[in-house]
Amino acid sequence: MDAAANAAAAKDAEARLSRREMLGGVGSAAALLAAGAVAPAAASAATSTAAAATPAHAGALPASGPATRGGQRMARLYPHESAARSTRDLSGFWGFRLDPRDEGEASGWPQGFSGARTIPVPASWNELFDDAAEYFGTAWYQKEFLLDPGWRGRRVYLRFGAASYRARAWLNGQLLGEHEGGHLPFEFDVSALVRATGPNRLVVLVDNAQREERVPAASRPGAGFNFPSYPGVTFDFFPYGGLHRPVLLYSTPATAIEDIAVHTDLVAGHGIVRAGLQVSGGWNGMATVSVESAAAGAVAQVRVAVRAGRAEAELVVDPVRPWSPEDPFLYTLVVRLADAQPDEYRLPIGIRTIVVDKDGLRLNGKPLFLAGFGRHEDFPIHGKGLDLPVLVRDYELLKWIGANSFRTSHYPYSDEALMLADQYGLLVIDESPAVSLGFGDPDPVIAARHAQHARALAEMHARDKNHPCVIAWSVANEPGIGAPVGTPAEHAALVERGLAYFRPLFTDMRARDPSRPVVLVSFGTGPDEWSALGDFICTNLYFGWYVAGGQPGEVVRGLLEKELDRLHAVHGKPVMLTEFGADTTAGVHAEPATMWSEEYQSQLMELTMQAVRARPFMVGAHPWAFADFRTAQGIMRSGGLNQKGVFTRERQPKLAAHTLRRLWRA
Ligand code: GCB
Repeated sequence: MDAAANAAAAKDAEARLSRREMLGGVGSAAALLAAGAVAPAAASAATSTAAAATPAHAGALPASGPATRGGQRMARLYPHESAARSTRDLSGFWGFRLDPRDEGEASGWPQGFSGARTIPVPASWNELFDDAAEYFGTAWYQKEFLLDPGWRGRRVYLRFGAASYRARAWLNGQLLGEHEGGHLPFEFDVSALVRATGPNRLVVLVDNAQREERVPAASRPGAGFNFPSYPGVTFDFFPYGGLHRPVLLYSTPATAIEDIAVHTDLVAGHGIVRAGLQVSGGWNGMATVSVESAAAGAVAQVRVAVRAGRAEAELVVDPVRPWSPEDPFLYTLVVRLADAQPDEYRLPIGIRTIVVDKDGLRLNGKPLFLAGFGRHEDFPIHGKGLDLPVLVRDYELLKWIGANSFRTSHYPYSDEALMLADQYGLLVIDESPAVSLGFGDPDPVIAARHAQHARALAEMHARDKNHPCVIAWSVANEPGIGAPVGTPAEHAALVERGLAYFRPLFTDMRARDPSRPVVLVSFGTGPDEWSALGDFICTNLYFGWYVAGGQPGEVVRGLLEKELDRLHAVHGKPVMLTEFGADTTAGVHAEPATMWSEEYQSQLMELTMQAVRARPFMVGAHPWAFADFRTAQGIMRSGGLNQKGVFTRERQPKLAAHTLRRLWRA
C-alpha cells in the first residue's frame, strides 16, 4: 500500500472506530489492555483449511452438532406438507405481557398468566406498543390450541421460526426447553405432552436483553463512548424483540424422515442428485427416492436400503434443467419410507453447481457476477416480524432493478425468504448473526460469544443446506480488532486472537459443506489475515462517505481502485465489494451533488460500479443498502434510520435506484 492509500486506510479505521463507539461497540483502552490477548479455549487447537471450494462429491449427512440441546431439537427439515405430514400455523393473535421485574416464572406464569394484552405473531413488540418501544427485557406470550383429531397417535412437533433473543417454552405447564439466538428456528417433540382432547396452553418467555456476551452483542457496560447511541448495541440495526417468525405445529408418522442433505452436480450435460437420508429411531427398511417435476412426474427414481437410520441415494437426471437466476427451475425430491405408516417428505431442489477459483465465481460452469444488495428484515410497524407481502415486493424490486443476489446481512433471514429466493432465482450469501465482533473484550465474553456463534453456524447450515439459492456462507460481518490503534505488538496479538477464534469456525463449516464457498466480510483495514480465511475476499468500503466524504469523484475513485487492487494483490483471490454507499434523505436534491442528496448517492453508485466492472477479478458489488432501515438513535442516524437505502423504508426508489437499474439491466 502506498502512503496515500495507507493514510486513507488509517482514516477509514479511525472513522470506523468512532462510528462503532457511536454505536456503543468499543471498550475502553484500559479494559482492552487488561483483557490481554488470549484465545478462547475452544478455539486454540484448530487449524485452517483455506482450499477453494469445489462441487460437492458427497451426499453424506453433515454433522450439524447435537440434535437436541436444552430440551429443543435442532430444526432441520422445514415442515412441508405431504401425503404423510400436516402442518398447522399458530400465527395470529396471542396473549402478551411485559415482565420488567422478571417475576413471571416465580409467579407461575408458565401455567398461564392474567393481564395479557393482544399481540400478533409474527411481529416485533417495539413498534406496536408505546410502553414497549424501547423495551429489551423479558416478555411472555400465550396461546391456546386444539389438536387436530386426525393427529392422535402421531408424533407432534412444535417449531418456532425465530424468537429474539432467548426463548423458554411450556406446554400445559410443563417445561419444553430453551433456545438461544434470535434468528434461527428450534423445535420440540411435544407428542407426550400435547392433549388429544381439550385445549392445550402454550406459554413462551422471550428475553431480548441486550448483553455483551450475546451474538450479536450489546455494547460493553462502562465502556467510554464518544457518541452514545440508544439503545447501546455494537451493530447498526434496531434490536427488535419478539416472536419474529411463524410458530408451527406439525405431525409425522411414528417413524419419520428426520433429515435429508442434498448435493447436486452437473456432469456431461446431465444432473446428479445425491441425497443423504436420516430416519428416526435407527430404522431399517427400504426407501424410495425420486426426483419429480410438475410437468413430467418422476424423472429419476431409486430404491435404497436404510440401515440403522441412514442411507445414501444417487440419482441421474437426464435431460436436466439446471437452476439459475435466469431459469430458477425447481424439481421436487420425494423420499418415501416403505413402512406400515409410510412417511413421505417433499423437498424443492434446484440442480446447480457453484465454484470459486482464482479466476472468479462460476454458476453451472459460467462466470458469475453478483449484483445486488445487503438488506435487512425491517419494515415499519412489523419491525423484524415476517411480512410476506414485503418479501414479495422486495424480490419484485430486486428483479426490477436487475439484481441477481443479496446477502442476509447481518443474520440468517426467514425460511420463507430463502424458499422465495429459490423460486425467484436470487443468489444468497447466507450470513451468521456475528456482526461487529470485537476482540478487545475479556476472555469469558469472547468464549461465550464463540460458543453461541459456533451453534448459530451449525443451526444455519442445518436449516439452509438444501436451498439452491444459497451459494456461500458468511461466517461474520466486520469483526474488528475492537480497540483503539495500539502498539504493533498489541495489534498483532489481537489479530492472532481473532485468527484463533475464526479458524475452527471455518474448518467446521467446510467440513459440513464442501460444496459452497465460505467467506468473512471485512471492512477497510479489517485484518487481511482474517479475510484470508475466506474462499473469496469480501470487503465493505465507504470511500465517499466515512472516508473522503463529499470529495470529488476522482479522489473517491482513486482510493477505491487502490484498495481493490491491493486486496487482490495481497490475497490472489477474487474480490467482492459487499458494501459501499452514502446516507441519502429521499427528496434532498443538490447540483452539484453534496452528501445526503439523491444525486450524490447516485453518482457514488455509478463511479463505484465503473471501477468494479473494470476489474476482472471482481466477482460482485452490493450497494449498502437495499432499503432504509431502523437503527439505534444517535447523532449519525437522522430519524433513527440508516438512510443508505437505494429504496426508502417504504420501498420507493431514490434516484440511485434508477441509476443502478440502468447499469444492471444494460
Ligand atoms: C457497515 C456495516 C453495516 C452498517 C453500514 C453503515 O459497514 O456492515 O451494518 O449499517 O456500515 O451504514 O455504516
